[in-house]
Amino acid sequence: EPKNLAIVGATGAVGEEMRLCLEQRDFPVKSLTLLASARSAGKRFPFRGEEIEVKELTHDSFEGIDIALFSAGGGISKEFGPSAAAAGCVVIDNSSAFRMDEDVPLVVPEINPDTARTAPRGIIANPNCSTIIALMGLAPLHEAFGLRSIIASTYQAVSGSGAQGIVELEEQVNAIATGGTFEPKVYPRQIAFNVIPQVDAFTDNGYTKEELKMLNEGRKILGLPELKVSCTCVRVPVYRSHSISITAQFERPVDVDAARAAYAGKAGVAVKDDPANGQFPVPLDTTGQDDCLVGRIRKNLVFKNALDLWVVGDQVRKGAALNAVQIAELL
Ligand code: A2P
Ligand code: 11C
Repeated sequence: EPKNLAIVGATGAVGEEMRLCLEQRDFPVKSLTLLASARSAGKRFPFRGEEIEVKELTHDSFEGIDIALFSAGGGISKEFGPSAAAAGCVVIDNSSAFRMDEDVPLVVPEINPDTARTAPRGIIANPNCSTIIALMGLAPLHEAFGLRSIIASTYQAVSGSGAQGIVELEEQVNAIATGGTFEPKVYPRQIAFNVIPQVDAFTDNGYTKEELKMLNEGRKILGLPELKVSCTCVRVPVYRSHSISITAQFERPVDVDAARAAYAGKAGVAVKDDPANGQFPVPLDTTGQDDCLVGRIRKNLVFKNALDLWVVGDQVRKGAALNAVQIAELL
């Protein structure tokens, strides 16, 4: 039966996409409550031919709500997620606040849907965007050959940093084109016409938090506690869709044709891999799309039983909003 839904962070890049996904997928919505900071209260957004006014998020926002989709940053999730769950609604949280908690399921519906069934704290976590996209490319290969280790580099779009990331790239490109000046705000260096090998904060071992998410979240989602992952995360001047270059090593011997065949019939992922005819996925191919694309599948020349591949996906959609709405559909 139709549900009362709330989106926390409804004015953000992911929050807006959540609203679009609910509408496009015809999710059975009884009512939709849009929540954001006091700055946004009174703004209006269309939903199914009506206008919904944004309300300020407070601890009392969740009376009568069945499902709350959170995407307003980890701090907001930590502060308001538990009060939402206490009010009786299921929280689907897009932040990293609860992902690694043992009693919080971390769900990619195409990969581990069963784990969404029990959420003791009323909170289900949506994984990191690069991790979701990488695993959409790897899960069929894991099924075919048994995954052992991953070495990956990401090429992450600025919309991963939210609405301000998009504004920063646009402003810098315009300033450079017109001879103006600018100060980097969101990123540590100029992002226009540049690439930056830092996504999220550095940790003590020299890896960034984003790089460690691929390791920790990947192990949890695939149920492979021994999985080895080494990752370098890079911000690139692309508006939307993350790309990931992956070298994956498997338990069993691999074969490129068998690898391509492993994606047949798999939901949410497709192969675009015919380099001789110029066919490989680029971020513009997946922008605004639900499916992740895999290409450049090769037998790795260094490691035994290993493949190289290139996976691309819209991180605002499959990497965030769509995956969260798919979790809501599982419920
Ligand atoms: P607001 O637009 O009112 O600041 P993004 O990731 O694209 O930057 O979006 C962040 C989202 O989180 C926005 O919807 C933003 O709302 C929301 N947000 C930020 N701070 C708060 C807060 N203190 N209370 C509620 N929502 C917040
Ligand atoms: C980015 N992936 O592109 C990040 C944003 O843990 O989900 C999301 C961080 C997260 O900057």
